[in-house]
Amino acid sequence: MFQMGAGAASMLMLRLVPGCEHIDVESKVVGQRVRFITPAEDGEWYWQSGQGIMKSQAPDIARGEWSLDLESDTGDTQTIEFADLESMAQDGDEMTYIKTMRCVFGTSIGTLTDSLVSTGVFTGIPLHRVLESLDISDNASKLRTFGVDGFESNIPMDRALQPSGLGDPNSDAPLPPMLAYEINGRPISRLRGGPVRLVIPEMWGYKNMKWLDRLVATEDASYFGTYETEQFPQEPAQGLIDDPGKIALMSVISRPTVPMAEVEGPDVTIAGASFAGNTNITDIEMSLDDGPFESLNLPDRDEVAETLDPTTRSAFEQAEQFEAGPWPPANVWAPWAKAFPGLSTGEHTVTVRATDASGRTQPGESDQELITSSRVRLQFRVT
Ligand SMILES: Nc1nc2c(c(=O)[nH]1)N[C@H]1C(S)=C(S)[C@@H](COP(=O)(O)O)O[C@H]1N2
Ligand SMILES: [Mo]
Repeated sequence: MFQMGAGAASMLMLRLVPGCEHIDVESKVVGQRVRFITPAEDGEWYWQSGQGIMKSQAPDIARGEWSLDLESDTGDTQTIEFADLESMAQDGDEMTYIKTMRCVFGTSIGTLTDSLVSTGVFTGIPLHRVLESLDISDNASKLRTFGVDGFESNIPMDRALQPSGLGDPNSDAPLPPMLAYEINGRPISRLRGGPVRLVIPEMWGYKNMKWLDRLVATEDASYFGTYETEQFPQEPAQGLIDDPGKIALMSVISRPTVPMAEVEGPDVTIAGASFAGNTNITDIEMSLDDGPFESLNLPDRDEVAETLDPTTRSAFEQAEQFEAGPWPPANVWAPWAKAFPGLSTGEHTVTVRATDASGRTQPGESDQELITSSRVRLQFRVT
């Protein structure tokens, strides 16, 4: 179904197959319907450590012990403590938005238990507010980011400094990167990178530094960090993972879980989620046994709200995307499910394809579409 590109692209695909690398990965979006907001505690949210640590080794830092060192190319340095974020929140700088976190691993072709993707409501302080008092030169091109566990990454300086339209109802500024301290209305837990992590709406998981420890503004524009220099050391892989515009459209079938799964009939529900990266899903279609494609219902905002526990719900309703813009929003997945009543016993095939607001429809054939999920077609057996 997918066109293999040049040798380099095939190699990229191989490197994306979990198990080829010594990383501890664990997906939870299997065998069930995908909830719009993933409970952030251990259990349903995926676990993947870019640094290759086990859950038990995750840093455990209290809010009162946490601090963040800021360094710039001008030699200016500062230290931020949790209380500083709290006072910025009191000054009205706090913001909340929904983001789908997705690892570049676990999105490979051929394996079906690899959906390293989850969605949370994050609350924190826009990054540009935190950097405002640091003297950064105009030549600084990257903000290098460091975690307590040794993981390293970076984001472009202009994105780090991009102001939010917070408080301005007429602003169409993109949601800014943030220093997040809450997820789903609760303090960010240890496994999710608490007490403070970076969240960048449109970027792959590896740019969203957990257990944030240090930020360094630098003029050095070269690739930097654990993923860009160790996991994906060569072009075009670096360029692909570094560019948020290259996040491929994906659909993942979570139920049934594996090819040729035996499913109890005659009424069968097929479930999954689609994700379009830095744009929004506009249509999801499904075909049974190579029949005509039929559009599925996109998730309804108010219906989603009703399924959430009160704490998560109030965070969800405060999200910047709740009232404004398309639904589901850009950078947020669209879970779906479709019931097929009265299926005959024996083999069936389901095919799903998503379309996004940029006009892409699955399956894609370009090299960038190699960073996607092939779980768009699945055979199962009704018993
Ligand atoms: N400090 C630190 N931050 C990190 C990582 C890490 O290993 N250490 N892994 C990154 C990767 S590769 C991913 S996919 C996301 C996972 O975040 P999540 O556990 O909230 O989904 O965190 C990113 N931030
Ligand atoms: Mo990742």
